[in-house]
Amino acid sequence: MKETKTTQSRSYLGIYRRRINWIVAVAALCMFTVVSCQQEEDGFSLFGELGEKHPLSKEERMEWWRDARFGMFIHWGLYAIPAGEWNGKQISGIGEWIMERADIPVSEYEQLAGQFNPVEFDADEWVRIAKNAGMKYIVITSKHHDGFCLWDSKVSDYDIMDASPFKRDILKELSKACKKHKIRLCFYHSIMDWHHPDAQAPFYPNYNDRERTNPNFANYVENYMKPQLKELVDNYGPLGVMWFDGEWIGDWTEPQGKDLYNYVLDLQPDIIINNRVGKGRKGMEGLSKSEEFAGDFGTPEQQIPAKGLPGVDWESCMTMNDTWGYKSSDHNWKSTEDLIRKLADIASKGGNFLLNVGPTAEGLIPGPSVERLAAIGEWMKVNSESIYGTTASPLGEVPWGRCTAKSNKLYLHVFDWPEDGRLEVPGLEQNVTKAYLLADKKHTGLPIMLVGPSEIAVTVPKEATNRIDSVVVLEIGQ
Ligand code: FHN
Repeated sequence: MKETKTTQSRSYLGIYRRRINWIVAVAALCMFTVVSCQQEEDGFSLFGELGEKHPLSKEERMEWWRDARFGMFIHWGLYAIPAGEWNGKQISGIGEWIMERADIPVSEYEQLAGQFNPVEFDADEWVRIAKNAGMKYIVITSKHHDGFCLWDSKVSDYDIMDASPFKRDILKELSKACKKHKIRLCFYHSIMDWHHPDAQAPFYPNYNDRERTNPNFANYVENYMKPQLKELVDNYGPLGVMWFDGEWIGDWTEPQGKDLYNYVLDLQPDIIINNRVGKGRKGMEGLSKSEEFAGDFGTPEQQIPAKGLPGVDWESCMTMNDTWGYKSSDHNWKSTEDLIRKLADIASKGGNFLLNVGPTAEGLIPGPSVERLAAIGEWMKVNSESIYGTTASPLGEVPWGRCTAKSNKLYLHVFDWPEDGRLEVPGLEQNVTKAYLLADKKHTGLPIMLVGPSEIAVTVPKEATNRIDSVVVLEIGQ
């Protein structure tokens, strides 16, 4: 009897298992079809040469990033030591390009590694500075064009553990601090490499020669760059974004970009990858839509597209002065006012803001950057609701500032506070049921007047709540 029951239940189990297998198979097929259609629509098939499919849709992967809106870019490497000066001369241009700008041979430049000893580096402090500014993610140069690696790479000796006296894995420390403070860690990684003999090193003194190619470049890609990327994903992840750069070199092609995109996504299925993995950046100069935005998001550099990039995820990366890597002579700092308004401007156009810091050779984020980030943080403490998770403004241009949107709210970022206490809001398609100042914790309603079919005027206090950007919230009814 016992035996029969067991046999019966086994066979029931078998039927259930088979049924479950069928259900799983059908569900997987449906998901596959939906995901693949979505990806075709996005103009970038995720099914590359590797022939493998990726389990998460772009929508799922992008969710946290779209909510975040604000991140910290960190350019840090050996170039922080010369800090813009070589053999007693100021070298023009951005600090991290000094190897190229000053025609420094590989053998000479790599000596800097022996001097790189940033004893003031405190990963926790860096992450706290970003977090207090309201930033949700950090993108740090794992390797910039000069080829020096900030982590303990097993396929290179040109790294922080093997070549410098510091012998502390910078990326490991940052990854721990980011985990602790719940900030997403992301890596910038340069495809161009001025140090590797199979990449651009032999091009000296013109490392950036776009016309030249290296017959051994495939060896660099397969046996150096890809293993390094695997180390970064496997040992320092899970990562938020893999942020490629240096894709303009003659050796790099769009098919290689697609292969690399698939390679990285296979390593970590929920990672996000920027357009510079391929030749996507050229799209801004008029390629077709599918070529235009290979990768998951566009990367306008040092600029905010006048009307955003509708239908595309994008992130403006920008310096606080005129250099990415530390340059001691660059004092041309953007004001806090400018930076806060840029943040609102970018959010109002549906983009993210990746704001750069270039730490010193000692490991310190420069004072002027720290001060500005702290001031942005003060503003964010009151107003971050008007930035996180918002989408582009549904209003046209408004004369007093910018507008961001989220669920049933419009956030009016008022840069120019009306002296007469009357804030006119044109271009409204829906009913406004309530208006209040975001800085007013009680959400006391402000008087609203209908002044036209799609225009209201809100009566606001004489004084702005913030001289840079005061936020007025409009609640929208059905
Ligand atoms: O050449 C780099 C530059 O040094 C810096 O890293 C910026 C950041 O977006 N990207 C390249 C230029 O596009």
